[in-house]
Amino acid sequence: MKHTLLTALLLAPLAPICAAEPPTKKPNVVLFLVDDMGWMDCGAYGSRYYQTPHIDAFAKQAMRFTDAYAMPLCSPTRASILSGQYTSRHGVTSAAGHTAPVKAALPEQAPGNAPFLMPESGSYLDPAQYTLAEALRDAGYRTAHIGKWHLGLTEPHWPEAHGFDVTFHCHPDPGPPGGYFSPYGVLPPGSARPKDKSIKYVVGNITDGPEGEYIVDRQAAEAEKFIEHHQARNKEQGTKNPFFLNLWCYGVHGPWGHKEAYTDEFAKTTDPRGVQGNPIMASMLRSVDECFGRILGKLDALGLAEDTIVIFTSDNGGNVHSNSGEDAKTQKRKADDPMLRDWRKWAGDKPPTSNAPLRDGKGRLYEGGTRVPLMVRWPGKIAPAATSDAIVGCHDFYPTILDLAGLPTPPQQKIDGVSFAPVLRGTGTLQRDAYFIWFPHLVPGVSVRQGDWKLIRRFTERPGDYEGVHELFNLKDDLGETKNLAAQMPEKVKALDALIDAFVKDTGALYPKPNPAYKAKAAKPQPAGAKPAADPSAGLVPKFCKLTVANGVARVEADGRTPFLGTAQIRASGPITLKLRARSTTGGPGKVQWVTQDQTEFPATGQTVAFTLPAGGEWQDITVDIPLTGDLRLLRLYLPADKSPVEIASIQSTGKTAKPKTWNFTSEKQ
Ligand SMILES: [Ca+2]
Repeated sequence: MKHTLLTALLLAPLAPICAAEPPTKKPNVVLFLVDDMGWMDCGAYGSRYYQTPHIDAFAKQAMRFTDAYAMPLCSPTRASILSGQYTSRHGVTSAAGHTAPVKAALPEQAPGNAPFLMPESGSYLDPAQYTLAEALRDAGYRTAHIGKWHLGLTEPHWPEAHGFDVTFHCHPDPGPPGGYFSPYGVLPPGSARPKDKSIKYVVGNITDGPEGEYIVDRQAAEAEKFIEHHQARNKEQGTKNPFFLNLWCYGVHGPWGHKEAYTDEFAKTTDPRGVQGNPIMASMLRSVDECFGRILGKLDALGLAEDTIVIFTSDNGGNVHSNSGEDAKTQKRKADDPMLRDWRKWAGDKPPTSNAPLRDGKGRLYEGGTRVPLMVRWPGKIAPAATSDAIVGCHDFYPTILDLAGLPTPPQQKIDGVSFAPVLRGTGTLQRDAYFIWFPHLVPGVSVRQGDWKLIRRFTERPGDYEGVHELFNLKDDLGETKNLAAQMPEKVKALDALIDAFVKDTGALYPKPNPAYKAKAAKPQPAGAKPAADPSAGLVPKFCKLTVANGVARVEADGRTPFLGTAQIRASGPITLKLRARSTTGGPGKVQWVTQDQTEFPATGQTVAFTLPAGGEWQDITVDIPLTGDLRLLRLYLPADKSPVEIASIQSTGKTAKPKTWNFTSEKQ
């Protein structure tokens, strides 16, 4: 010891940099996070439609995880990566990172029609968190964040405030800076909001590239530049400092800008599996693959591959909702919306991707929403072409990266994640009993995975979306979550439910509470032996909503998407008049859309008559004249139930060449 110290002191005046060098060289870290890439969205995971040669080649050099998880949406995953915490602890539970700063909270009151007080998501990563980037920077790393952030709209919550030395980002940023192609039109930080409202107000340090530059290519260029500059800096200063490159790719999120030359190629191919086939998504994934390939190429060119841990993953499951014929947001778009027109041209009414064999997708607790690709490479340290079924997730990266780098877990940060470094090194197994996903939004609930078992617990019944409040699946036998075993295995449900209770308590989850102001409309008790009355809502099919009839009203409660009531029971071959008696506290726009016998599907645009339901909660009589030509097949009544339920007293359809049809919910005594 003495000798070493003496030597160091003697050498110090000659080579001061050496004395400051860390005792062992730390590995560089590249975290490449794709936005909305599903579990089956690359060749390495089984896609036969998408072409991802760089990702697939990387899989042969990396350990590939089959059972890795993210949260169902963007911001929660990102906050968990940087904090090492479950979402119920850090509070960013929904994709709110582009909205005005608010803390997570359980509201004290809610309107009388809401059965629960539901938690509201925080919209930024708390500056008090000691992030992964800060931990690495404080250990001598040079840190860079390139791309989508989605963890705070305003400057105090930007990446610079969370430990990143070099940055490339803009806000608000649920997707790329306005669009995928330059000019991006990002204003410098501090710019005032333009008076001309047609100019978008996106601020940050993303600068325009050459006209038509694709933002994912630009991210690759910025990453290459960072790595080159870092190397040059080390050379200049005689240091060997490591770097942390946090590249959060803009692809493959909306608004789905794509290179048409690629799209055109994929439009001519089909999926031998017969499940994927959206050429826009294929084009975007190729661009993501190229971006990833460029970064790997730069590591090779600079001789850094051996010294660099590269992590490839996604922030949530594949999107299987947007732009499909039934998508709520799509229904709100104007028919001449350029994005939608482009989508219909290339992809028809297909959603972005298919996660089959997994169930559902982004925004849902099913595997399709949460299971993501994850591969980790470190030549010589992690076995190549290896596969692991360890149950790992986004909040594990923090302790795992520190563990691999030989750094201590920071005492000032509460970390829920578990290091899976032993799995990567092949020296041990993961020390984890159960894995949880807390998601009180959209179709809300909480899930636990323990071994092959998965339990989803809902907060309330929603028959249109799921069965009961517990869904129990054995993922080994039933990866597609098709058989709910909750009713036949109550003991298993009880055991997993207890784990959820402990998780809720431990992480301080803001658990929904019954709304004291809720005015339940209980159905009148029937005398014993009475014949049940015929269902007055027969022939009305609720979609994206719950339809209940009680006390002389039909009540429509939306599930977060745009709800409608569909019917095939109106017989008409010419113009009809629809009379609707309805009420709602918040009101809003509604519409009627139809399809005739000679049409195979609802038209993407047109054949729509809009109406407005006034706010205020009073009964309103609304008349909608429908210029039907031909024989009616199906009719949809869209209702403004997204903010509060809509109650309906009656719906009546009449017309010269129509058979009158009435749904009257008030015929019973009130
Ligand atoms: Ca996402």
